[in-house]
Amino acid sequence: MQCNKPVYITTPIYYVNDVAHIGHAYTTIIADTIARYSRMIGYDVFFLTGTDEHGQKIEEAAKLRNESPKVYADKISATFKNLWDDFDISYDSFIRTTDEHHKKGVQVAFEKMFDNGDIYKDVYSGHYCISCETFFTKTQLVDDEFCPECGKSTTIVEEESYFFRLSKYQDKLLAWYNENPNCILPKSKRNEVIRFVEGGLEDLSITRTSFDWGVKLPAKFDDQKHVMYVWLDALMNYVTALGYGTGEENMKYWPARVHLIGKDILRFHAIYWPAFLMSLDLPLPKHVAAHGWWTRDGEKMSKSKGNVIDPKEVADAYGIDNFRYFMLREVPFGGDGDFSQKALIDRINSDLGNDLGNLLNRLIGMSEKYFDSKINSKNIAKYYDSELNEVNESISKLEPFLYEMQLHRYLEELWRPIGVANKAIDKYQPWTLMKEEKTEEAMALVALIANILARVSIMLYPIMPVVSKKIANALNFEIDNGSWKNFAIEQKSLPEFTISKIPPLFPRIEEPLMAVYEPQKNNEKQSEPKVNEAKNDEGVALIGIDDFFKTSLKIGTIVQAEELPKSDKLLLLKVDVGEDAPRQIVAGIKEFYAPEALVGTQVCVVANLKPAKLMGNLSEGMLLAAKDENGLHLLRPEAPKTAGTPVK
Ligand code: ME8
Repeated sequence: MQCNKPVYITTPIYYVNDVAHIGHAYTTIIADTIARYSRMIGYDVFFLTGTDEHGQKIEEAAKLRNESPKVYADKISATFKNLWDDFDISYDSFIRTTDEHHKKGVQVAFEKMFDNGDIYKDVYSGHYCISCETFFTKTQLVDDEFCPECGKSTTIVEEESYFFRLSKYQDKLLAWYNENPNCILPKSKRNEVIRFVEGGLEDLSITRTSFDWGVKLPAKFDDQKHVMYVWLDALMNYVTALGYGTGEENMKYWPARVHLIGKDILRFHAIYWPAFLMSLDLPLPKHVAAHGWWTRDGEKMSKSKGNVIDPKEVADAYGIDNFRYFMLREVPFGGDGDFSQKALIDRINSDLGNDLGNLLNRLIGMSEKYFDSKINSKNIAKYYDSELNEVNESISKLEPFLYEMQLHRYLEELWRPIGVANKAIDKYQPWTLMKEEKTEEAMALVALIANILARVSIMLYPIMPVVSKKIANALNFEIDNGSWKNFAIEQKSLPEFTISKIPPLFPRIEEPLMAVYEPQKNNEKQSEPKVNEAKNDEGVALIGIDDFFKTSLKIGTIVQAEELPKSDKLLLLKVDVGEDAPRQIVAGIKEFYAPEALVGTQVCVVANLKPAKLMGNLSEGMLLAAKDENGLHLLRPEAPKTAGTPVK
């Protein structure tokens, strides 16, 4: 199985305007998992991460600190690199966009695109969001001024610019999406991209003259007031890291097997990047995989709220492997996740402690008590064939989940053998077997558990490398390509060995190990005194437009509706609000609507309410309705709207 197939895996290169938080760690940990698995099975892996250091946002962040952009970028870039080193992230290269070879590669690419007739000079006028480093048209803005992505104020920019003929690639891009159903993962995201591209692509402004912290145009253009648009510069990192444009290319790794990103930057990776590559006559990546967003205790993380989670703090408190397991198990890839210490502690105590850790403790205890810690696998199949088959079936299902980024399903499936093992101990009771002097059967049972744990530890290694190695050490083998092939693929048994005693891997956690964050209540903000509250003539408190826009209202389509058996008032609904999966909403409208009359109709949903449980059912939103003496009526759009359309 030593096939040496080149496999190239990337993370985004992170902006150096701020230090890393758990969102950055999440992407990097997923990429590390794929890289470790691919290496274990014998692929020739190149795993790239790094930092994105040019552009107006970084220039301004440096200015705020009275530092030159380069000095500032050096510092923050090092914090990313140190963090990944602390986490033992197995990257092969850490690229910085200020690296000379990268800048050279970007210039070579610019020239090549120009020579291909894909770059022309014109004047750009538009609304620019510095925070997102993105232009928007007037119709895309919120209230004619604010960025539709981050809500910050945009500035009007009118400047001479070089343009990339993105419009020319519209049909080719659509053909790529259609011919490669897995090019964008999860698949629901691919549909979003297709809809966007079908809506029409405008040419892209790819240089700036309003600041100079960026890669200069190649000298032959004799136009030094221009610097490259930061996204052209940044995206090119994926090939400049392989030496593109330097004459010393290592392009055997190209195209990337997967670019791992967050959903915030999907457009750049699924539209601009493939178009650039087409212009450069380079093959397109196999997958662009976009994961969802992490919040903290239900809120978006931001410095001003003081609720940003430092991944190092989590790893120091709870252990890096436990943190890795939690992040990958807790949310389906593509979905959003909420970080809370409670959820993390639950996973550690339950999945890791009760299921996995306990199994190892039981094995160590039984083998010591009955067999002087010696384990012989020769009779497993004689007594426990069906358990063995069940385990082998689960193990052989795992790999596709990993390469389709279904890591939560990978872990779910991997926990089945652990369940089989724990159940087998309860069912066959080695202590009873020993009492009945069925020693051979008892030894086979102990060996069954040891062999299951061996297979589990191998397949868990990419996600929990430290813990898996400890388990393998206790079982007297090492995790590598050979043991993966022997035990996980060819399903061979462990040779006779003596098990080593190790301390419990997952001591129970009773209390949060980090300071508990208290979400700030809105009316406690010091800048908004409660006295002298503005009121209208009827004494109703007046709010600012900002307060109103804190409520996210969306059009939803009811796709399923049923009664809650024990409730007179509540209906259980599934409402499509344009996300990967419909939301479950419990609504108090049973007296006014029959469930079957609701399916297929549209409603207005409050989409950013904290989820709550009503009669034991999770409710992830609220419907707007009006009630008077004539009864209750739901608010609905006047004409059908796409599910998820914001209500403003
Ligand atoms: O966008 N939840 O850099 P960036 C989940 N430089 N993931 C998160 C997250 C959160 N709350 N916050 C950040 C850039 N991420 C560009 C990329 S690539 C050629 C250029 C992760 O520092 C997620 O992967 O803003 C997201 O895409 C990335 O960090 C954005 O990092």
